Amino acid sequence: MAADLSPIDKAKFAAARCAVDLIEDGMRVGLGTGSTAAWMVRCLGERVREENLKLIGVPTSTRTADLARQVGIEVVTLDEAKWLDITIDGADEFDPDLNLIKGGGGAHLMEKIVATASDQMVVITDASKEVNHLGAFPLPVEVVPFGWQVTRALIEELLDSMDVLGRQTSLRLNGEQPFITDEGNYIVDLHLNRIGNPRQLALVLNQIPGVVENGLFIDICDKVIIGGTDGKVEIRD
Ligand code: ABF
Repeated sequence: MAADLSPIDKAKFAAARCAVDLIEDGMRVGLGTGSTAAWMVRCLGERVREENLKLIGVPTSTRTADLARQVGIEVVTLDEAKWLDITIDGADEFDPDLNLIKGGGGAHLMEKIVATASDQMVVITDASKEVNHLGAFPLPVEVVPFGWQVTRALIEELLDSMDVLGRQTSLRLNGEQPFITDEGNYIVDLHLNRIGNPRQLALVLNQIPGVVENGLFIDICDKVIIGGTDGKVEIRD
């Protein structure tokens, strides 16, 4: 599977392969979204087929659900699974405390619900996502379409009192139309450059009516597996 991959895909594949080794027969597994998570789903599908593993997967997006079914993983809803043994997902940034920014793929709401309902969350990534301070990657905030411009204005007002470097916001687009999440919402991206207190920001953002969920994952991730372009992995936990 790893033959003829670009260096970045080699790194993603290495992290994904290593994470899939943590999965045991009978487990209930949260399946992340994004290109790194897609490698994990393919690798897990291979194990399911070759080792006849009996496990169930809870996908964090319709994209992941489609891929999981294609590769032979039994897909159920989170409510059917009730609780998960492990979730494996990608990230946009991780810091030394293993706090994350997620949602560049627009799926952070379902990703956060699934990761929180798991005994263990493992992030798979390449080295480019490692930062000392979160915030260079725009922070996604999912908002309900009703009154979204008011919600955005309230977010901007809130940012004035926050320890952040940048305060620009933008509505995520799909062509000329708003990007619509799997749950039918919009995403406002916050261009903050550096977030001084991610824990506080994560809490106060969610207090604004109209905000559904932000992409800061605080104290949720247990382990980060960093794949190298040489195929080696490094683990942080
Ligand atoms: C998901 O996919 C997201 O939370 C994150 O935005 C993105 C990472 O994508 P990739 O693995 O393609 O860099 O995990």
